[in-house]
Amino acid sequence: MSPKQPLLLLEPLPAPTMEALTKDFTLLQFSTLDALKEVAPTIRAVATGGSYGVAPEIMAALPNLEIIAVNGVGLDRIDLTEAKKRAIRVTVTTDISTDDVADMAMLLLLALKRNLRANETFLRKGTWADGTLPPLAHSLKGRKLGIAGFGRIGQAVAQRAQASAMEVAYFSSHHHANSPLAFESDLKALAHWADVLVLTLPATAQTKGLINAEILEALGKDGVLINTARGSVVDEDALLTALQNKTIAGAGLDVFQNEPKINPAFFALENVVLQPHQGSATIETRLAMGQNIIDNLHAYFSGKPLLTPAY
Ligand code: 8YV
Repeated sequence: MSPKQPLLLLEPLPAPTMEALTKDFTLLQFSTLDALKEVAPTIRAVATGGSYGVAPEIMAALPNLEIIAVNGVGLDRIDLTEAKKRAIRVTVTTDISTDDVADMAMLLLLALKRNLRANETFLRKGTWADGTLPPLAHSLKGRKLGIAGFGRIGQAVAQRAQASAMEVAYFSSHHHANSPLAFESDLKALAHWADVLVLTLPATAQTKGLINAEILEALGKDGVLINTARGSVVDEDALLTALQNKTIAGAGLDVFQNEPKINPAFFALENVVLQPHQGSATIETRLAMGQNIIDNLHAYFSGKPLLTPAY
């Protein structure tokens, strides 16, 4: 590949990924759209995060854009209709973050059910040394875990939950014939059945606000919600009300609406475990995601098939 292609970077990548990219690309970052517009015609490639995407005004400002390499699997922040219309290729880091995101779902669940945050505070305050013990927590064993969304991440969560001796069922757009797990086509019925509802749904127009007051009511006062999907799949006002009123017992959340400036009402709650969208944020996985971006961009500019096209 020569000469060096300009590559518009809309979200920082790990340092080794950035260094590797500079061998074949001139990395461009801009703080304003006006500054971008000065060099926009030279930009054929963009790299961005799954949760950051490409804003419509940026896509519109790049008349010669040919490929968007996403550092993630979420496509909710990219106008795929417009990309297809303009024949802009889009790649995602398919299956690279699956296990880490599934681990995050189980981490949030275990932290909630085993009172991790409260017990550590109890210990750090010296209360244990005073001869008292924290309240007992809850086992995962034998509890019912419902998964909303049964793609790669949902299936990886199912494996982990079964390894914890949980009973697992799933809600999806269709029955997965290759899975022995119980398929529930009615999300409310799944929520009513489940002790734990894990969200691994894609963020689409159809899933926006899908987890609403009715679903949370069905999950019930002993139920917990785990979200490693996107904040947009939850009616966040309904969730906050359900947590404040103890309509549900608690929530483990790695994703929120309006990230990173999330609703501060979450900070006043004791029945939540919160993470700043860290599902795929491990060194190993982010380096592998970065290598996927490099490989896809090299393939594209060498006229070879993309490794992991989004469509
Ligand atoms: C990353 C994600 O946090 O896969 C996604 O779409 O949201 C996460 O894996 C994000 O893409 C990092 O840029």
